[in-house]
Order: sequence, then C-alpha cells, then structure tokens
Amino acid sequence: MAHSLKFTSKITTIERHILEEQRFYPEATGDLTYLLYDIALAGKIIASHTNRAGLAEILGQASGEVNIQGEVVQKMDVFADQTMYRLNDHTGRLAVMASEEHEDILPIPDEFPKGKYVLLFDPLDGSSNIDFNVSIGTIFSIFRRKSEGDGPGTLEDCLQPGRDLVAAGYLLYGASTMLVYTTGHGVHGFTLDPSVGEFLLSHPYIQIPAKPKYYSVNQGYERKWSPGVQRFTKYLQGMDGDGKGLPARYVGSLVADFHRNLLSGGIYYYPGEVADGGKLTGKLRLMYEAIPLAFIAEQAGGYASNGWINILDVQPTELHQRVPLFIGNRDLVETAEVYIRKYDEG
Ligand code: AHM
Ligand code: MG
Repeated sequence: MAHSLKFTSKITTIERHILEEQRFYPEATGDLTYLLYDIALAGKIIASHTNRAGLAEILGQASGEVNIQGEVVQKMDVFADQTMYRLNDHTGRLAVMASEEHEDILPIPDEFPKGKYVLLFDPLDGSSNIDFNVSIGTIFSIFRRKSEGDGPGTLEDCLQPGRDLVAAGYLLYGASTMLVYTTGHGVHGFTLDPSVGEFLLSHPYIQIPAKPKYYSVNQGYERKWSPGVQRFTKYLQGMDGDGKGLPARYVGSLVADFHRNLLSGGIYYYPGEVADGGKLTGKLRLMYEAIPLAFIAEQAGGYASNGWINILDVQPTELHQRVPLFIGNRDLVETAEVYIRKYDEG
C-alpha cells in the first residue's frame, strides 16, 4: 500500500532559514548570513565538547584529551571562548570582538581583513554549573560597526545600546543542544540533530505565553534585596496585591532559566544588591547577557528592564558593566518596575 506523502511540516535547516531571512534585507551582502552560520558551527563544536565533559579525566591520554605539549585538556570555558574567536577572526566579516572572558576588546589580527560587524559573546555562561552536568549556554550579540572605514574596530564599536542590535541569540547545551536567535523578525529556535550534525527548525516564531508559569530568582540572596524587590517577590508568591502565586524554578544558568521562561511564560530576575556607597549593582553583564536576551525577549512579546528603564535603552559605558535584570512576560516585568518605583529610592 502506498504511504501518505502528506507531511505536516517541512524540515528546515538553520542554513536554509538564515538564507531565507536574507530576503528582509534586499541590500544584504551575505556577511550577516555567514556570520550566523559560523556561530552555529561554533555552537556545534562547543556542544561536542560539553557532551564529553567529565570524560577527560577518566579517559585521559587514550581519548587524545592531552595536547601535544602534554598539557592537560583545556577548561571548557576557555575552549568555548577560543572556538568563538578562532572561527570568526579571519573571515573578514568582523571589525572587532569582545568576550566576557577578556577584559579588553579582541582585535582582529593585523593580517586579516576587517569587516562591518561587531561580535560580542559570553562563551560559556553558567560557569558554576559546568562541573555538575547542568545546562549551560553561549550568548551572542551582533552590531554594525560605528567607526568609519575598514580599519580595526574600536571599544566604541562594542559599547552600543541594545536598540542598535542587528542580531542576537544563544546556544543552550541541555538535554539537547538548541540555537535560538533573532534578527528582528521574530525569534526562532533550532534543535541540533547530533546524528546528522544539523540544527533543524523546531520552534518558529516563539512568543512568550501570556499566562506565566514560573518565577526564577536566587532567593538565597533575598536579605540583600531592596524593599521593592522583596515586596515584588511576595507579589509573585501571591502574598501581596493581586499576585496569583507562581511556583519557582531556578537553574542558575541564565540561558537555561531564560529559555524555560521563554517557552513557558514567567519572569527571571537578578536584582541589584546594595553595594559600597549604598549603590545598587547587579551581577549580570549588560553587554554579554542582559542586552542580547532583552532583544530576544522583546521580539517574543516580552520585556526586559533594569528595574527602572528598558534594558535596550541603557547606554553602555564599560565592556563589563553589570546591571540588575528583570526579564520575561511584559506585565510581570512592568509590575516589578511599579514596585521598585514605589518602594525604592531612585
Ligand atoms: P557566569 O557568567 O560567571 O556564569 O555568571 C552568570 C550566571 C548566570 O548564568 C546565572 O543566571 C547567574 O550567574 C547565577 O548566579 P547565582 O549563582 O548568584 O544565582
Ligand atoms: Mg555569563
């Protein structure tokens, strides 16, 4: 008997998807397309390493995990950092890069041409989870260079507000590896099929569900929070105002916590703590963590704030600037802002 050819959906690889998105930019040269391919490839390479985490010690030399100089296998975060850099330093698409692992900007080596884009990345986020086989991720942001000409990119090229993002995304190394990205035309998620080595479109046009399911915060630090944040947390727990009472989920890897809330609805927050001089500072990095995820949240119908204003409107002043972050369903993040405005000093 002939089988039915009425398949319900087409299979789309990330390559095809990125190429198809190029139609939004009739003037496109293909540079952004190839840059995104290279990031997807970096993700596959990093995933193939994170999959083997913990094996290096027991397999040792037999697995080739000791390099030619006899040095012990690289730490996973160093490997991820170098993979992102080495895949992108010579392609002629970038003016400059910056990584959460390095204090200063990462110039493109003299011998390679400089391009029109700027790449910022957190190579392996969730570092405290690496040793425990808990999900971790890579986060990236792409800007257009601001400096004129085709010389080396500058620090100013890197310090751009989220509003100027061209693309942003993350790789999540979880039960499966996923790549989620946006170029400002919706958020799309791909799942890696490890047997064929392809990212396949699994979550087109992600929108945060209107009804939130979880709140995510490290409640162990509650004593350090401002009155507004403490009170907002009570609201989420159903103990203040009209809050309904949400269950909590907290992985401690931003990508994993963000991704779950993106698909289930909810809010993640890492509030500021009162530091020296009474100033509130957050833990998360504006450039490497908050800005790219804020762009994705907004594209998925959500919102990200530092408690006072939209993260995408914060003007960066330093590469490693830290910021309080509230991100997820728009109404929950706006409610956090209301509490902070009402109970905290400006
Ligand atoms: P990292 O860049 O050193 O990994 O720190 C960022 C991580 C986030 O992934 C996570 O949301 C947060 O730090 C967890 O911090 P804490 O352990 O204080 O809850
Ligand atoms: Mg990080």
